[in-house]
Amino acid sequence: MVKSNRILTVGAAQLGPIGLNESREAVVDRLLALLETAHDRGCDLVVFPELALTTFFPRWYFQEQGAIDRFFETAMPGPDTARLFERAAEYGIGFCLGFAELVQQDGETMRYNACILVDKEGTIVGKYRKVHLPGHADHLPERKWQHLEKAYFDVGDLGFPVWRTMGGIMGMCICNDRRWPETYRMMGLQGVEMIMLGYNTPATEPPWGFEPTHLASLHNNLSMQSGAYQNATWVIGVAKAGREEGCDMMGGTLIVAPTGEIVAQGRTLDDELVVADCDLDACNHYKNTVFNFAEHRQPDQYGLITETAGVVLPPE
Ligand code: CDT
Repeated sequence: MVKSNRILTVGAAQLGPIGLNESREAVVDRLLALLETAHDRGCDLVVFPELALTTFFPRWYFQEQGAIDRFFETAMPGPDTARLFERAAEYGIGFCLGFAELVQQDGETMRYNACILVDKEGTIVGKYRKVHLPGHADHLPERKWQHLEKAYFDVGDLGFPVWRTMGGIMGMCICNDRRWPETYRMMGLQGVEMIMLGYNTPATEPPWGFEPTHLASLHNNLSMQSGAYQNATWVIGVAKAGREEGCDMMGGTLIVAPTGEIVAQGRTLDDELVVADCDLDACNHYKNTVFNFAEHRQPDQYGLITETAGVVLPPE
């Protein structure tokens, strides 16, 4: 059967734990195995998690910059990832890949928590750098696990762009970004039809302190389902899951339709491909009715609050 070019068969490629000393080569073998499954299942696009090539290294405090930099990529594709690009192009599958990016900008070394979108021909069509970096910048020795994203990464400087590719309007964000309505709305205002995102979310001891474990899934789903519905877009949320070096990471990989409904969900905490046929035309209904922004948004009435990072209290 010939598929409409507006239906994308998407594989959300959840990863189980990646060991601290697991080689890039071994990890890329795992990505290739998921890609192979995606090929067998007729996928057009595969979405891999945040920092998909390494363990979630911000959970450790490293004093030496060299010990941090070994987790970063200086070229994409690079020596370890070239095989992934080649095989995906051979299969005609596009992909989204999260990784730590080390780059020279205006004579300065910058480090980003980044992801790229690669089209079916193997060309990088888009890059996103994580804007909302959670956790803390200082070593907190009293904590069993650190969350040092604020120390190891610079705030992303590319905004929330979207790209016309693979027959649709595609966008990306990363992990903590998924909790912020602005993330989805910035892309929603550019007509986004599919948002791809990967995450590494500790199931215990989050950076904001204890919360009952059932809330981790609630907040994961709530954020992505409301982001999808309120912006009439598909959302593909892909976890790095399982017990990584003794730290439990939540799974819960999801494919969410523009109605806000979950159409496919991960069942394990391991390498697993979650597949769904995503009709980009399913975005049209809400984009043309309740969330017809041109017709119903009232930006003139939103005032200063949209431009201020913190809370603006009313005068006493
Ligand atoms: N990687 C990442 O951004 N993780 C954060 C921390 C979660 S702690 C529960 C997240 O928002 O998922």
